[in-house]
Amino acid sequence: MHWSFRRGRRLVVLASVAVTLPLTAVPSPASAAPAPAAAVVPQPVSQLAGQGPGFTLTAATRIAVLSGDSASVGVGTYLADLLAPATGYTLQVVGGTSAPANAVVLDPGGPESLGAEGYTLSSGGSGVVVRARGAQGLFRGVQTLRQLLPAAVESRTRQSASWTVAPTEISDSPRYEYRGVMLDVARRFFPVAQVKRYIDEAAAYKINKLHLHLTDDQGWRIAVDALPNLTKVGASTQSGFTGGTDWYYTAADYREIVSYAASRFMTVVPEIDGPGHTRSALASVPELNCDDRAKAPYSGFDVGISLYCLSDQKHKDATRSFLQTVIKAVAALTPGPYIHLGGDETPQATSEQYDSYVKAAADATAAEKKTVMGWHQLGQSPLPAGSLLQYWGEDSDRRSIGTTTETTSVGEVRKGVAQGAGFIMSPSDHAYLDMKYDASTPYGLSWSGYVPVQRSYEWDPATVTGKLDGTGAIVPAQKIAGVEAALWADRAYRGSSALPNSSTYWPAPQEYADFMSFPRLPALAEVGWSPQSARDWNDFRQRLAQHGPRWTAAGIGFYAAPDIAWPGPSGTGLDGVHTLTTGGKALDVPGSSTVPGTRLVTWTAHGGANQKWSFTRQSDGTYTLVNQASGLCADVSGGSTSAGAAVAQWTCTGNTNQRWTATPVSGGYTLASAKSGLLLTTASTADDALVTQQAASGSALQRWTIG
Ligand code: TNX
Repeated sequence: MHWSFRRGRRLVVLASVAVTLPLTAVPSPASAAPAPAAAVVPQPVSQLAGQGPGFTLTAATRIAVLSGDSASVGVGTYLADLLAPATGYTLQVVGGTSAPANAVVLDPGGPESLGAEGYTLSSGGSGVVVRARGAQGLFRGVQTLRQLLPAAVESRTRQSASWTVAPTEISDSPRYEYRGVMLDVARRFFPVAQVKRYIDEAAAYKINKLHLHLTDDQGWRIAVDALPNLTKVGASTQSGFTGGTDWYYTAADYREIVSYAASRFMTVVPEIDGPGHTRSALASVPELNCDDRAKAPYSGFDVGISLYCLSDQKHKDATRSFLQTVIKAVAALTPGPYIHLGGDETPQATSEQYDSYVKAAADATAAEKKTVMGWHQLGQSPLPAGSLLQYWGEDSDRRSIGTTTETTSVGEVRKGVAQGAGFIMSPSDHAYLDMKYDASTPYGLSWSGYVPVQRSYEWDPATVTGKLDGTGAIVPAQKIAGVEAALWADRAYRGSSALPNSSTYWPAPQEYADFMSFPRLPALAEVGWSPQSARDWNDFRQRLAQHGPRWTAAGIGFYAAPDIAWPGPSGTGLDGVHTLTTGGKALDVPGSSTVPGTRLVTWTAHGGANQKWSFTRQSDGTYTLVNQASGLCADVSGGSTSAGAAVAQWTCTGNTNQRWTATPVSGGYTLASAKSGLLLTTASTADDALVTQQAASGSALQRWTIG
């Protein structure tokens, strides 16, 4: 069967896929609202908008898994668990060979042509069928299915909605097998629970590799039994922190991450970085240093500061045996095929020293029957067959291609290609999640420029190692294994354009991760999954906008990037009248006073006009907040820039001490004075608590729900 349809300006032709619904037709409930248009990210290979009201889930809907294989039944249970909190339904997961009525059918017996991750999804009035070749493809299809349901399905609390699956016919499979994301748990330690949460967030966009940057100058995060100092000493620091005792993963923690990732069909790629980025090892193991003395642990912000001692045979041997011990231990805990050996930023190493590291680390990796992965610098040294290099160059490198002044990175890529290496594309000016979106981004760096959402989206892995006009790619298309987004964390604090000081706010790792990854991780997920010909920025930004309410429902503190037209109060569209609450208390003008200068308080929410604020977006993206009882503006008294200054109502002037920047954080928004940068803060959760401006502290008293 062949379908074709129009999506935007493009005509997408579906290759032969036969989807039949082995279902008895059941009438859909008369109350079913018309299904919303489905905005799926990543864009499926083909999607046909269906007719009719769609299929509405009820408490009686069953999840029917057409096979007894436990992995597929596991996907059915996963789906039931996913739907339970918001719908309040405990959907029954049933086996069997034929599909019952009123069911979501998961059929792992699809044709081989679907590959390991491909799936078809057919939804209509009589039910939903996801068909794949095994459990992994079903899991990817289930991620699409959840995006066909209303955004409220992502809520962790019970919601009232008509749980209607938009009617559609989808046929889908990935462009690249490797679609990863990297977490820099070395510079900023992510506790296990936060890693798991991030796994779920990434899996929703069909990411299938989790690269853990486990070691760096600022910390060693994986326990190795034979080398207890690595975690006793080497894990005691982070970028900006000292004195830790448990900032590492025990073997049990790491196994828990690996098995949780596996339950989301995600492979963990551990990185042991070297021969640079090794200060935490040098601080823990004396014989890795040329003078055989352990260095002090490091909690700073620099890169390129360290190197294993590789200048004489004795120390080369010590490094080799250290790497054997570490890589053996990590490999034993890692079911996935890769060990990432780092290799970046080693200005102090001679090429002979660098080669000796790569040989020692690669031999140890091969001895454990694992595949070598590394940053593209590794290409300079001889590598085992089948190695994978991760390209992190940028447009400035591409500009040099074919000239007499090709950059070092281009040379290293050429050497990797000559050895037959495969490549993962992580160009820093598109795929680095630690680059600021724009000048307003509180966290991260900008050495590779700003990376707004459009930049994270508009590039092609096939041409990113070619000239800027898209020709002359150095890496042949068949050697590109995929794409990876990288969330470095050396500058994971507010105000990162300068070094931190004692009042700098350090967000929880997941708050940093949410803000920097959303919406760019979904953009990069689409780069890795969808055919280049099916990708279009204008189409993407419209689909992406529909995901803002999903992230809000899921409690993801995303960046409401100004280039996306977010619907409703989830993004820049805050214009309108709102109640601002924190801890159940609302921002309030006491006694409905109309006197300028009256200080604002928080008070039990009662819906009165003195607790209603009209938000009006200004040209700089900030908002003025006008009280509905008095008509006066929320104002930092005297235009103060000091922490602790009062916030009162005042005649509206348009000055910056009456303009507020709303930033989504998990569980609400912060509101920063455009003049001082300080946050609207209430003193307590008691009635009549005074409101002031204060430095960001992460406190719930600064987190406002905009209702
Ligand atoms: C460069 S990119 C690094 C990291 C830093 C990052 C910050 C790469 C392989 N190395 O050590 O964290 O820049 O953006």
